[in-house]
Amino acid sequence: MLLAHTAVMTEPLFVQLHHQDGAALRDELARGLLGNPASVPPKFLYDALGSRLFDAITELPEYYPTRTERTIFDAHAVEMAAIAGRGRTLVDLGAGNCEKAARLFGVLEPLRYVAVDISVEYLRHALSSLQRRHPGIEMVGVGADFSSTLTLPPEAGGGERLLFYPGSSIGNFTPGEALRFLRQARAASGAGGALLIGVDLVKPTAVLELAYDDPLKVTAAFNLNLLRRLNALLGCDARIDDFEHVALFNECGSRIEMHLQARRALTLRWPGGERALAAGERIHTENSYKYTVDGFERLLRDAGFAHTPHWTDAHQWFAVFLAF
Ligand code: AVJ
Repeated sequence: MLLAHTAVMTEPLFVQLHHQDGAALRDELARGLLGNPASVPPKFLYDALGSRLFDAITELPEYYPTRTERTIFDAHAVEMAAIAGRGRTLVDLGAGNCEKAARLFGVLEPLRYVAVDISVEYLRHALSSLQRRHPGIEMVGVGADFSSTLTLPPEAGGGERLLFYPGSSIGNFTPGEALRFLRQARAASGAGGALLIGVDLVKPTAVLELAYDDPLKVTAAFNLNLLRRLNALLGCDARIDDFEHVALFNECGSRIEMHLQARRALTLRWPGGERALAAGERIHTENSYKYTVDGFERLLRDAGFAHTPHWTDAHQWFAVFLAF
């Protein structure tokens, strides 16, 4: 159902794409825990509490990506809109609180705003209040896990789309997965469409590690929240006190890694399985890849984008690319 942009929208439309199959989630978690090293996919970081903790992270002075990206948009959004075109369908991938996209509504003047996020309940709240503030934009909320395949429902509308993937969320993928994702994004943007994407850049290790291990320990709470999710989803018996948050820059891999490190030898038990961890053994919970401008440009070209203008900040800490 597509409505003319003159219509006054009062309630967003919500579409649930993935049906959170409890058995499949348990299976995914158990497989990760039984791996070597043990791991938990980073998408499990974002339940209602995790999404709020992430929002708190973005307020930390040590966590530079969000505010640096904001300065780039503040300085160059008009130029970006001139290239991307106005009146598009703006598709926000991993919308969260929808704030980043909302800040661009004024310059991009989207006809339709499609917010996609894995945390549906969080999206429902954020999008409903946004719809009240922008009754002239048709809004659609899509609950979807696009970490393996990017598919948009018919409710997202056809035509020229501007895909929006800010915050360096692309960093959660390995470079190989990122290439695959970018190819799918190119296909999903449609002929005449574009991708507006934020990418975190390589910088001194001390700056990177402080951003992922802040003295207020908000990032530690964000990471440790995964143990609550293991307990809730898998019926696991993990104790938060038994683990320590570890964040380190793997220079060879050009990525920040987050881990949960066992403070003592222990065994995690859940219905149908168990995993022994030695003292100091880690559960790998997240990769956050850092690119160079040239490296990311190459990736976009490999994905089939012919035009890749980009903008960066004074320190070259972060970059925003418009690819089409
Ligand atoms: C949302 C994946 C971009 O990698 O910086 C923040 C997540 N992890 N602090 C990032 C995160 C720890 C964030 N992304």
